Amino acid sequence: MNKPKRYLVTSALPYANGPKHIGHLAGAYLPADIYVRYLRAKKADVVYVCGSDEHGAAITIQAMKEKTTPRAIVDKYHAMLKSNMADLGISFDIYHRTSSPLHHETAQEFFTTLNNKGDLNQKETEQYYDEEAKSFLADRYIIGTCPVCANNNAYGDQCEKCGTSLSPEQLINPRSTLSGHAPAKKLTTHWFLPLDKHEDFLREWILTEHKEDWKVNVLGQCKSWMDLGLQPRAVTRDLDWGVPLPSDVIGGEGKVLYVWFDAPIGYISATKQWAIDNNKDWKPYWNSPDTKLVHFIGKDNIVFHAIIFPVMLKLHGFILPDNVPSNEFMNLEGDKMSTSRGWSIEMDDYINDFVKKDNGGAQMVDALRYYLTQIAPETKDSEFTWKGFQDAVNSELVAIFGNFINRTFVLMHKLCHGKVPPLHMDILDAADKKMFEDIQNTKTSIENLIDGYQFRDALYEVIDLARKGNKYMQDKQPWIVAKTIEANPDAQKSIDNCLHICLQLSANLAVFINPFLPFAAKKMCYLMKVVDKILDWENAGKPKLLSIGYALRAPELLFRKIEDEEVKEQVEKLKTKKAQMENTEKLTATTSADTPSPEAGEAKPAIQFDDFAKIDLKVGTILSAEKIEKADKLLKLEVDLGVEKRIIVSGIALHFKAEDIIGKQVVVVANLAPRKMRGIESQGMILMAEDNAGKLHFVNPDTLITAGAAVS
Ligand code: B3M
Ligand code: ZN
Repeated sequence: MNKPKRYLVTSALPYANGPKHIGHLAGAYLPADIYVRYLRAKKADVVYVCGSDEHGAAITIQAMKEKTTPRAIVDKYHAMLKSNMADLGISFDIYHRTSSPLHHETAQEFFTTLNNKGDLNQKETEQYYDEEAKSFLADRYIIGTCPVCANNNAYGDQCEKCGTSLSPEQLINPRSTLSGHAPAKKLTTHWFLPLDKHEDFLREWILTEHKEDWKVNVLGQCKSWMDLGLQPRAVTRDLDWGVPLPSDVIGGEGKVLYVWFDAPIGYISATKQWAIDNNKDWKPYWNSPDTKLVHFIGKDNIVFHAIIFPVMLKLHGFILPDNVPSNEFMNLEGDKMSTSRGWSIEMDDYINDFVKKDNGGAQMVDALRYYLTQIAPETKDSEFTWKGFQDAVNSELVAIFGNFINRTFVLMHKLCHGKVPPLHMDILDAADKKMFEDIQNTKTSIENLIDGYQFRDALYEVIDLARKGNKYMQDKQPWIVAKTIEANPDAQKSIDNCLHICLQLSANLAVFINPFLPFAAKKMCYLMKVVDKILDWENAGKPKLLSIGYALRAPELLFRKIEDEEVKEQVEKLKTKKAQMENTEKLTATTSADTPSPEAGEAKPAIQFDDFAKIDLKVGTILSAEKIEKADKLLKLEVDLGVEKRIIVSGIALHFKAEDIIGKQVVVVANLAPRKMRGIESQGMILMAEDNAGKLHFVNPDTLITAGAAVS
């Protein structure tokens, strides 16, 4: 679009159903915050809105888990999320909530407008119903056995154990989470948004108009959705938690808006609340074609923001998003990040462990922001490791950026009386000029990269400039030149020039780093004794930000190192948390495709020898093992049974690394009927023993014996 007059930037509204992890932070909040801080530095008219998503099954299910009300849940977690985000420097102009009356009103008005224009259709459908609880069941309220991994507690929309997305119909033995009984089907009427009618518009708008400026992952997902054929989507639900349908809608009693209908409207209600609080008009931000609307999201939210919400916006007559920058996922220490499985670093935990712990809290916010941006999953999934965090902080932030600023200040105090030295044009050399050019070029690169939502590369440019600063200083060696002052009349001039340039570079680095690491930028202003206004982007690239003769403060370190001990502690903590979670949730990885492993010590009914003799048990040797894509608990094993080799899919991936079990002997149930798991035929089952901590162990002969030996 042409130069926009104003910007409205949004980050996905997190569900207020629990703490959120740093993967969320890296996905939808940190990049938006960098973008917005940059726009603010450019003096753009920008409003950055977000808030808690307080409806939907995510909330009511958490309330059941915590044995409390949905209201208590959203109050608790809204407060937590709001303060977590603020602590991590996410600078929303407003952090609103969808349970607010203003949001309910706004969402109802939206529904009414579309409904009155005839943009929604009413349709009767069959839905799962719990006779005992007298309640229709949202997908999340139905659990049953996963057809893929045999997890007994898979939800109607997804199996959290193997990650497969499901529909309630696919569950084996479905049961209601409300009463525990098998649900019945019952007719109900809902309102539908006929997405199929808008396919032409969507194709033109997304695949033609935005084919150059939207990320490939976003375009790809949209295209595959459309290629599968867009279907009418229900926008109402039979629930009692959510935005009720407007009271004048006939047949709307007892129904609420579907959470994905009301949640994105939350961006609008948040803007309205911001306008009320600041005495502004909200309308131009949503009505005016010279507003640039940008939604920052994670990849699981793409269709809602790129397909469904735009159709709603168009029908209502609002502007459409100019871009929907979406990130892929951030994994953690070799596994998918997941709060429910205990494999995550919650924002709240990071804040407690690092930010609130010592007086360098702000530094540690920037340290996290640095690493998360450096490994941002902008084009593909990425991985957070504590070791990687330590390396990034110690060898880049501390050793390159912090070191440059520190050396500059130390030397300026030592060799230039603590003041900004003059620049002597008569001895200006090529290296000096090159440094000024580099500053200028860095500015242009950062602008282009941020405009293209490439924050990772933009941050790299900043660090690279600091690296060049170090090199420049190293080449100039003012501390050596200082020793020649007696003999060399130009020595002081040369020292002056070097430190003058390093100081102007420092000031520029403060401007450049500000959107990414705002606390470091502020501290740099303090050291340079300048007001924060120097961080305005109009100063970026300028060669004379600091005045000659101006006295600056004594150096103070910008960042501290991360110690090995801290890394170790965090890795341990992660493992303990996961083990605890698995224990409480009894998420035992079952090795069989259809039976869960019994509780420790639990006795089974007696059987006759004949029954036992039917089972063909053999000793096998594991020849190879590999992880199965998108099934984090499964390993595909090739097992030698002497006369033959078998492929066996086993749910042990969380307990063993593939490479560690090659050559191990195991006991195989050799005559178990083959069963397909994740598209792979599993030809047998491996016996495992589970200890009290929920850890699995192989059952095997006490010495190496020939593969294929019978066990009886
Ligand atoms: N709360 C889903 C999520 O957290 C949802 C986003 C709403 S954005 C309008 O992934
Ligand atoms: Zn599953």
